[in-house]
Amino acid sequence: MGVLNVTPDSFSDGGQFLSTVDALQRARQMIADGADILDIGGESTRPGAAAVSVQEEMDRVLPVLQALQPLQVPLSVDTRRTEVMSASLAVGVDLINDISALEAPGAPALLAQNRAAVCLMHKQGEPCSMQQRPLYSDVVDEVAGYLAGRVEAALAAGIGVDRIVVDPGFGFGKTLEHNLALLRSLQRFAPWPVLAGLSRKSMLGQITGQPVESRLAASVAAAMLAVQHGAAIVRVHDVAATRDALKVLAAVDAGKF
Ligand code: HH2
Repeated sequence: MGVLNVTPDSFSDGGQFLSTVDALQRARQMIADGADILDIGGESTRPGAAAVSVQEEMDRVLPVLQALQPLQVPLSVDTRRTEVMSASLAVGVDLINDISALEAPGAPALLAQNRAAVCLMHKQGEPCSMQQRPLYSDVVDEVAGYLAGRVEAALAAGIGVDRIVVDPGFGFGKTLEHNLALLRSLQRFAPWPVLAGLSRKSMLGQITGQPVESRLAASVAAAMLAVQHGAAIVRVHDVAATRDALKVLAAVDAGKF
């Protein structure tokens, strides 16, 4: 899954693809590099990010989704707002990537009426303050319990089991130790397809000492580890390098991919 943030303030690609022309060019490049899905986001959810209005998010995301329609690649929209989900589904997206796991009022019912898949992500707290003091007694148990509950809610609303993806939410209200425990235990979530988003995140900076623009090697390593631990989808900024690494993994582990 290639990340395409159409925001001024995303932590690694903010401000780079704000115009539809730039976003389209970036999308074409990621497809050429081997992306299977493009994830379009109009709200930064980096730690400390301020929320944007629904209208602002729609104004950022919808023209890009429309422009990407002819590209014939599955499209995902990264949003937690029911209104943005609804407008994106009307344009035609294949996946709703929701960092709030369909907790917004009306979101489960909306998805039940559509054929799009949904990614249910765990987070503790809200982006503006989630990294201030993340606290768990057992992070893996708690994240697994939360995701199981959100899957139940999605199923109860009428969303088909074959349309559900889960995500432990690396960096969303988690310390480095929490993130590493989740990465080691990804198999715990594997009754459902697991999405892992580690690309360029600050946990990789904590481990390597590298600033965000120099986390390519760490991101590729993390994506490989996530796949080895059971991830079905890796959400990445650097598609070409990740694709090459996964080809090596697939060759070694022939037949698995
Ligand atoms: N991470 C980010 C955004 N959306 N969605 C899922 N399912 N999983 C993730 O780990 C995830 C996500 C944050 O990364 P990014 O989009 O690069 O930055 P920003 O939130 O600043 O736009």
